[in-house]
Amino acid sequence: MSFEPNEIKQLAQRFPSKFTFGSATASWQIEGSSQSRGSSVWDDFAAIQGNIKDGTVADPACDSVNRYKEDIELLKYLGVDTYRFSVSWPRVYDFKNDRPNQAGLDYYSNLIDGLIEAGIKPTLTMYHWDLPSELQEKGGWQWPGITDEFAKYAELLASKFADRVDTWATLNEPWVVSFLGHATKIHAPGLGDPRAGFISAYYQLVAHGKAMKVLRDHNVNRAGTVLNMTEILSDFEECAGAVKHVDNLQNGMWLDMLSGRGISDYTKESTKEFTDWSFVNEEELKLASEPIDFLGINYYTPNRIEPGEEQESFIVGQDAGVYPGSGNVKFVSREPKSLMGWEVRAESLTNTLRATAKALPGVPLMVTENGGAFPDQIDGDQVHDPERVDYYFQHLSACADAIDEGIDLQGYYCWSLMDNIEWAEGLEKRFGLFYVDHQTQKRTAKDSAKFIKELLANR
Ligand code: GCO
Repeated sequence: MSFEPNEIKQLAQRFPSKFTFGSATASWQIEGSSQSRGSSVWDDFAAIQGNIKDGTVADPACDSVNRYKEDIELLKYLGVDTYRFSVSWPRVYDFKNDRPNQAGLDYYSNLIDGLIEAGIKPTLTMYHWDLPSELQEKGGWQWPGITDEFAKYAELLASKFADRVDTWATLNEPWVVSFLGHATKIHAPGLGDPRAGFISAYYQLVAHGKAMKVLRDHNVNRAGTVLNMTEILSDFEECAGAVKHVDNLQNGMWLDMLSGRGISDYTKESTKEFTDWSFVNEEELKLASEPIDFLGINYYTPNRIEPGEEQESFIVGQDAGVYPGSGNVKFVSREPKSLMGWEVRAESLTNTLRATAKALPGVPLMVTENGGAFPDQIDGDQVHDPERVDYYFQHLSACADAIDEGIDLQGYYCWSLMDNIEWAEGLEKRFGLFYVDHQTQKRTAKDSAKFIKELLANR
């Protein structure tokens, strides 16, 4: 679908002048150059045949360690205000020799300087899933010592970059780490142990709190964290209990910890077949509710539940196993869908923003990821992606609706700047505004990139 210039202009003008637009990526998905850093759980996971669909490994990805200047040019083309990237922990700290890796720190320092020079504000995510392998060997997110390691990591980054990074995010989507990486084997480290899912949820949020304190000590401009949240839908009354449970595992449990409500009685009761939560230390848990300047929400699709035993639909990241204790339900999605099998439903974004604002009053929100994998039609030097353009139009309109309602939404980042490694789905699922030829590394603006460029030019 394409839009008339006046429709794009009208949409652009629904956003207040201070609203920030950006695009996002993550280290393991784009960087390549794995030899110049330590190993992460994603390298270990990718090395096992079958874990990543097409056998993709960390190299070359988008070769962004060598091509970051070209990537900054892509951001300039779009006219974005900010770029959200993540730091690879094993690139900046050498756990084998127990010392910082200067070359890795230099890479991020140059990236940050290049962004600032281009007038683009750096948004730094500390942790987007590439945990150093040495820390996983100690127990990873189930090891109590991980929270102090994370605070040390925050100290290292803040001591180098506090004065230059505009916005800091401690974690990206701890839900995914816990439930796709620990409770099931869909993502690294691939444990398949529901109890580990809950333990890792707790230690990630305690680590987040300790990192927040460190970032505050360095007087960073703005700091918060990023959760993936969504709306849980069902047309079936008999699914009400499952809707409540899935909603709690997806949204409520995390917002409870962040807001100081701790682990609710409902959470304890509804997860008791997996854990008694005896690993929780109440004092330590308070750290999870360190004040944040913003909450980032990554939103792609709603979850839709029906009664049933067997899941029939292909939906990446959604099935009963991913939500331990959800009972005899199946996850379904309705048309229109993305190539991930994810239902496209923009009003669920507005609803998610509203529900989050209610659960976390007083905290400004940002949509830190939104976008989709859709077919790209290559036509000479053009790439047509009408479904992605339509997705962005609808979801940006949903954000504007939220602002109209009075929800304090301050920014929006497209996922993703360019096609990259879509985790266990490999290279085949493309989320980029820019098409990447994985043989030549050539980047080409898709129609969606042109749409975002035009939108931003019309503000
Ligand atoms: C995410 C991930 C991204 C994914 C995107 C599409 O934070 O979920 O941050 O890395 O690529 O969500 O699945």
